[in-house]
Formats: sequence, structure tokens, C-alpha cells
Amino acid sequence: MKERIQALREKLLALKIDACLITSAVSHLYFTGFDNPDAMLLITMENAYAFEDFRYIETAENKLNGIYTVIKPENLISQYINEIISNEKISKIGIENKSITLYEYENISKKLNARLVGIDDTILAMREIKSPQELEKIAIAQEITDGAFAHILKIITPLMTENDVASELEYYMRRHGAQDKSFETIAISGAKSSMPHGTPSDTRLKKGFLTMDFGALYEGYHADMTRTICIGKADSEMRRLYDTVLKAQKSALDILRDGLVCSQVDKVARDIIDADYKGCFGHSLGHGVGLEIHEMPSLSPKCDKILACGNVVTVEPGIYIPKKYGCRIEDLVIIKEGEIRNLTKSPKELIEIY
Ligand SMILES: [Mn+2]
Repeated sequence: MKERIQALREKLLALKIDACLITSAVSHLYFTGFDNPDAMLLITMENAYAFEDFRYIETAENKLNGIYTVIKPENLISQYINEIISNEKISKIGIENKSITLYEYENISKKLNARLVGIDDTILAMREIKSPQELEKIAIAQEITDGAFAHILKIITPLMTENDVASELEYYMRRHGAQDKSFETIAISGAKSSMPHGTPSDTRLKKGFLTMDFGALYEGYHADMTRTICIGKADSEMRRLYDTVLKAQKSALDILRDGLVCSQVDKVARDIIDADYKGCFGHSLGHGVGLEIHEMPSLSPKCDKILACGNVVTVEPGIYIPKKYGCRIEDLVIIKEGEIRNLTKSPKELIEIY
């Protein structure tokens, strides 16, 4: 945590900002290592303060000892902050402008005796580069996720419903170390598979493609993978579509490394799909993953960021034909120097279930 606080201070210094007020749950986790969705942190050049309520005070005192001055507010937090503003001669405070509500903004700007400026881009950019410890947590999250896919392949039958599949995936992940699922599990079959983010239902699995998009949350870090399998036999048209998605994904994975512009990687996959299925790949190739399921950098046609070592991104091309079917294959990878580490170990050949 100390390194992260120090890194933030260096950014603040460069921006001529005297302190930073942390209000979002995800940033609290990033800068303290534990969850308290209702806490606030104030990081100044000399000190760091954590305002933690009764429910979390014991955790805070144990975990933050020597790093933060932990305060259990008896009065309005703004009174404490104004005192710090005056003691440490603070004039400009960075706030999390992308997550704060208008109500909160109006409230704090009225109460605090300092100028407020947005700092979210800086914090989000810090989070794009993961430390080795963060990468290990993401790798474990993906290992659990891969395990869930192996598990579903063992037990799946055409008699199951989409909800059966989704809940089996989730139950497996919880039983194998996940604190939660990373996002709402997708398990959609038949014509519904043409909807990239369709919702599972209580109907039995339909013949044709079954797309499963799921992930484990482990110690605050997300995983994300998608596999499409076939209930029954895939006809030649389905195989052609599946092979095109796979070819697009493999081609993107083959070139992926640090130093590339995000949009370049998207283009490699998109060109392959567009050659035969123009207009059927309506989302980005991938997104960053970390403390949030969608972070920067984004492997999208519009993203001009340059990939760096320590980025974690998904690679998930898909082809969706409305009212017919769709298919997506998604891996989670770490960007390294001149190469990637693919965290997703699950097979990708088209699996048919009878
Ligand atoms: Mn994804």
C-alpha cells in the first residue's frame, strides 16, 4: 500500500495538486487492501488519513497501522478535512470525478475549504499497470474460472436449463476459492446466443451454440472468460463461423505484446471477421481487467493507448447473426515484454454435447 500511496503522491506533485480525496469503494480497496464501501481516504503529501466507521474500525486499525492515521469520525468528516487543509496548507484537492455523484460533489464543494479538481484519469492510469502480486491474484481468479469450465463439461447434458449451467459455474467457483462471481454469468443457447450479453433463463438448452461468459472474483480481482460449445451436432455453417472467430482470436493473441497501439490489435481480429461476416462483430476485441471487470486499456478501434507490460486484457472476438446464433471465444492475458502470458488454459476446439 505504501508504494501505491507514494506513486499517487508523485503524480499529485507533477499535477500541482496538494492532496487526494478517495471516495470510491474500488479505490479504497486499491489504496488500503480491504473493502469498506462507505469510507473516505485523504492522502496528502505528508500524511494519509482513513475515515472508517465502527463496522470496519478493527480491520482498519489492524491493516493500516503505520500507513494511515485511522479516524473514526465523531463529527462531520468535512470538519476533520478542513482542519487538515488548514494545518497542511492545502489549496487544491483531487477528487474521483468519474465515480462521485453530483449530490456528493455539491456537498463536498460547499463544505471543503479547498479547490477541487478531477483526478480519476490519473488513478485509473495507475491501475492499468498491475504489480506482480496483483497479477498473481488475477491468475488465481482465472485458474478457478478455468476449473469451472472443466467442471461444466463433465456434468453438462442437453436436459439442463441455461440457469442450471450458470448456477453450476457459479457454485463451482465459490466452492473453489472465489469470493463471488466477477459479473452476472452468461449461459445462453440457441437463437439467444446471437445476443452478446443475453440473460440465462429457465428454459432447457436449445440445440446449437451455447455461449458461456463467466469469471471468478478472487481477493478483489476479476477474471473473465468465454467459451462457446455446441448442443448437438454443429453443421458446416456453424463450424465455419466458429473457425472464423477462433482464427480472429488466435491472430490477435499471436501479435499481442507491449508497445502495440490497442486499436491495431482490434483491427487484426476485426479484419478477419469482416472478410466474411461484415457487421457481425459489434463490440470491441477486449478490455482491461483488474479490480473492476472493465478497465483500461480497451482493445477497441477507438483506443490509441499503447500496451504496456503489466496490462491485463481480454481477447474476445465474436460473430453474432441476429435471430440465428452467435459465438464468442475469450481469453484473459497479461501483456509482457515482447509476448503475453495467456492465463486461460481451457480448450478451444469446438465441443459438441449429446
Ligand atoms: Mn469480457
